[in-house]
Amino acid sequence: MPLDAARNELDLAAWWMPFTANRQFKDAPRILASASGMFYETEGGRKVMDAAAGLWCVNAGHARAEIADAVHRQLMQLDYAPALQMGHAGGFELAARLARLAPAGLDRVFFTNSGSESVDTALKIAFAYHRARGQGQRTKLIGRERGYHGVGFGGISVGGLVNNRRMFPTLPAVDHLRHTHLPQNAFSRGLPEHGADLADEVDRLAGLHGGETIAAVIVEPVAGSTGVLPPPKGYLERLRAACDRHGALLIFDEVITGFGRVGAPFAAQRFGVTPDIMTTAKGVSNGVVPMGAVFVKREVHDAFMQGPPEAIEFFHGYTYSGHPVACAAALAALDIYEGAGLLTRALSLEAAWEAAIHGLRDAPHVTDIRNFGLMGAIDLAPREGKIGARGYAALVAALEKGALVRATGDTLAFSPPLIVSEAQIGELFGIVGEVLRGID
Ligand code: PXG
Repeated sequence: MPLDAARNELDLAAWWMPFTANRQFKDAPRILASASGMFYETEGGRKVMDAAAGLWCVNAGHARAEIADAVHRQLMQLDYAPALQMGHAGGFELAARLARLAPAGLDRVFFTNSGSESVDTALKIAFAYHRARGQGQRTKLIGRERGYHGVGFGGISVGGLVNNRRMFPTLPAVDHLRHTHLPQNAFSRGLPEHGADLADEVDRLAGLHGGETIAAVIVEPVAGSTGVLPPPKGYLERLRAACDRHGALLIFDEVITGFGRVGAPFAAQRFGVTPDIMTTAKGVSNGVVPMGAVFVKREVHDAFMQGPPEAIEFFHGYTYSGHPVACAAALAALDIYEGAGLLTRALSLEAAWEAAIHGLRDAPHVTDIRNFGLMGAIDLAPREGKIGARGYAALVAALEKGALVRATGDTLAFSPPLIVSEAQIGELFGIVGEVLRGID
């Protein structure tokens, strides 16, 4: 039955939608009805290019029959199995396969159901690791301004987006590095030149709090939600060195950058910088069944494996950790990613992507453009006194012209499925150009 605004108000009212202007949306709802490959179809029958890979997650494109078949088979064979004191083959197979794909040394995997859970899991592992090694005084966490690490209490505490933090209490012992979004880096192609020295902020905070009190530093290797901020050249290397100087664990939040988004299985590999813990979700299952995975260095894992062998080593986990259906979806997604070379495909498209997005430099309203891998963002000047209004107008106009883009405030973000063709990249930024020329 088609939805429209005139129907019984309960039809739309009951769903309190996430990160959405609910009243505005329900006045003029945008309903997606189906999806295949690079495209959605709206309820009105309009074909719309998915320029956001769902929400940075549908890396192999929509409606992959191999995944659907694997999920169906799994549902009929073992639909659910607890992972507490019991196991099932899919969980072990997936963990081993992920460990082989991961940066060297990060070969222990803890399953969650989302990025937020992966982040909170990683932070708890960091605290418990130090305690297990007799360094229980390491209770401080360092995040970064403009970081997004999900919506759990740990994640919003280390996150650096004020709207996600200001309404809620946060963990007490958290400080933040400065962000790397410097004005002199505007319109950088790929990694910006300026700002590697901002990694030395770790030393400043260590001086302030005592380096021996820091448990972990967490950053996105390329910040995603905040509007695609690639790290300045050399920044991540310096961050790694600073963490080593102070004995703090380095956590990369690869919820967006994992599974091919930046041209390697993980950003850690693209940058040649290895964290101690890596959080993932989204693309691990092509976004079709909720799943997350936290990758942990073997030394960190092994620090837990002490004491009597009958004792539970880590008091943490979820009803759906390693859900058999999610594991089946993830294994099928990995088959596609590896079979079609999707984990490195972004690298071969990067030059075309960069040229296309930077081709909009002189379009109306544009104040900055950034890109890396198959991630990109365009900042628009806000309308006088109405922050976010122009970004929203662009989202609506793009949808009308046939592209679903992500708008956060006045920043448009782009992250198509990794199957995107060069022609589709051209088409997408053609639409975006028309949109920018058409809105006030
Ligand atoms: N870490 C990072 C780096 C993320 O991007 C999360 C953690 C949390 O994942 P879950 O699965 O709990 O949502 C994310 C999520 C956007 C947008 O508009 C991005 C995310 C979520 C919602 C919106 O860019 N990323």
